[in-house]
This record gives sequence, structure tokens and C-alpha cells, in this order.
Amino acid sequence: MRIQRLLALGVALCLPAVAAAQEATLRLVSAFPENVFYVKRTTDWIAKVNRDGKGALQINFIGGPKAIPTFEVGNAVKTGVVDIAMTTGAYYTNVMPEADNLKLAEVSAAEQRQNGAYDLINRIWAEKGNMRYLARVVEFTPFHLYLNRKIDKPDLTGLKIRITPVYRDFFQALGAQVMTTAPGEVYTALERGVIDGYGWPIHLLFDLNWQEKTKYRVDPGFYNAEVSLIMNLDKYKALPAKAREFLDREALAFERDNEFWKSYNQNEAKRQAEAGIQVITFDAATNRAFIEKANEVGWAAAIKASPQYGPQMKKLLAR
Ligand code: 173
Repeated sequence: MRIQRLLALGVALCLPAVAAAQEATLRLVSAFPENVFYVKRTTDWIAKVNRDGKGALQINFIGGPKAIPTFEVGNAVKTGVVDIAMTTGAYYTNVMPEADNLKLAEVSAAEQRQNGAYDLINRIWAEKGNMRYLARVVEFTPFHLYLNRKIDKPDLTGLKIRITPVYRDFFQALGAQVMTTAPGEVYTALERGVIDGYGWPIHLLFDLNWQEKTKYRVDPGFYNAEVSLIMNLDKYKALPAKAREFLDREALAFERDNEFWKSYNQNEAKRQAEAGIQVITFDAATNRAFIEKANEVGWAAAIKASPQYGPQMKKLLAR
């Protein structure tokens, strides 16, 4: 009797330890600076995951580029130094060139889950990046060229423009001299006059105070800004089924909120006008040719960098 009671007590004492051991904790970093709104949206999402995931899954936000520099985040996920990253494909082309092709998508993330694109992305990300692609959390957002010198045609000859891989081939095709930097270095480059302009989405200038140093935005915008959650594949596979299914569901819910960006971006364009940023635009035919050239140059570079997967991605992502 005494032994039975002791055993029961022992089991009871051990139970919380077993439950705690089954609760997976994942480390998440941001490739974007911490004051950028993407990070607040991500930490709000993490708070919800942690509230609903008690006993199954918890996520710890580690930080931004001060923890891991922007262009090293992809390799940190690949090798398992961190578990999850909120980043964009242009920041991890050093892992695989295909990462940057997500900006060329003309079909929505919801459609990509239906038409096989999402499966293809996951095949490539697993094979080349040891990654699981969890969700796209930014879409419906064009990139723009911002300038401090006026142009009257889409010719960037003689101008030095800050880029990431997103804009490289397009801006070079327009004659620009280019310089790659992480977002964290753009303000100083503008302040020092080291660059005449930069590529960036329609939103989040104000988060980084770039409106203080920006005179013009060129319309139309081009491409489809992509920010996603990517995860180390070994960590993903090692999650208990319950935790993995919960994570998939929560990531999908985050992605399904992307309509949010449509109204947010309208308001950001309004704020830019109010801050005195002037719009440079061309005649209708030139504007059409500008966008066409962006797409043409973008896919040509994608296919050159990945003859294996570039054409397959184009088939599923372009219209
Ligand atoms: O300009 C950039 O740093 C960049 O490539 C990017 C991509 C997606 C969202 C925001 C910025």
C-alpha cells in the first residue's frame, strides 16, 4: 500500500515535467530592423501563438539584425542556428537564387497554395535551403524607385542607387550604378549623399525616417513585395505532430490576413504625399513598358540563375 502510494506520488510529480518536455520552444529572428512595422505584426502574431499554444508550442522572439545580420539570416535558418526567420527572399539568395523569385509572383499566396506553387517552393526550399516555407506575410505591395534627383524618362544613367537583389537586374538595365545594402544602412547613405536613390516597397518609409531624406517616388510600382516566415526543416520535422499542425494553422492564419496591406499601402502613399515626397511618372505607354521591362528582366535573371527551377516557378507564379 505504502509503495503504491509512493509510486502514485512519483508519477504525479513527474507529469508536469513530461508535459513541459512536450512543449516545443522555437527561436525566431527578423531580418528587418526591429522598428520596422513587419516586426510588430510578427510579435503580435507570436503573442497569439504563445497564448493559444500553451503546452504545445511557444515562440521566442530573439531580435533583428543586431542578433543576426540581415544577409546572414538565411544561412542561420539553414544550419539551425535559429529556428524561424521573418525575412524576404532577396536577403537569402546566398542560400539559393530561387528565393528572390517570390517577388515575381502575379498570383496570390492563396492561389499558390492551390496551384502547386507552394508545393514547388517547399520542394526547392527543402532541397537547397534545408527550409520549410511556412507562410507569406506580405503581398499586394509594389516596390518603387525613390530618388533625390529628378528624371524625365526611365533612364538611371549616372545615378547611384541602393539595391538588394530584388532590384539589381532591373535598375542596371535602366543604366544605374548600384550598391547593395541592408535596410539599416540606407538612412546614413542618403544623409551622406552616397546614393541618389533606393528601391523599397510603397510602405514603411516612416518607420526608418527615410521620408526626411527622400524627394521623389517614381510611379508606377513594380513586382510584388514578399516577406515570409521560413523555418529550419529538421526542427520542423522534429516537432510533435500536434505542435506542427498548430504551427501550420497559425502561419496560414497570418497569411490569410494579407488583404490588410491593400488599405495600409493606400494610406502610406497618402502619408508620403503629406511629407512632401513628389511623384515622378511618365506617359501611359512608358509606364507600361517600365513594368514590362521589370518583369522581363526579372524572369530572365531568374531563369539564368536557376535553369532547373526558374522556368517551373515562372509557370506557376506568373500570369
Ligand atoms: O529593399 C529591400 O531591402 C528589400 O529587398 C525588401 C524586400 C521585401 C520587403 C521590404 C524590402
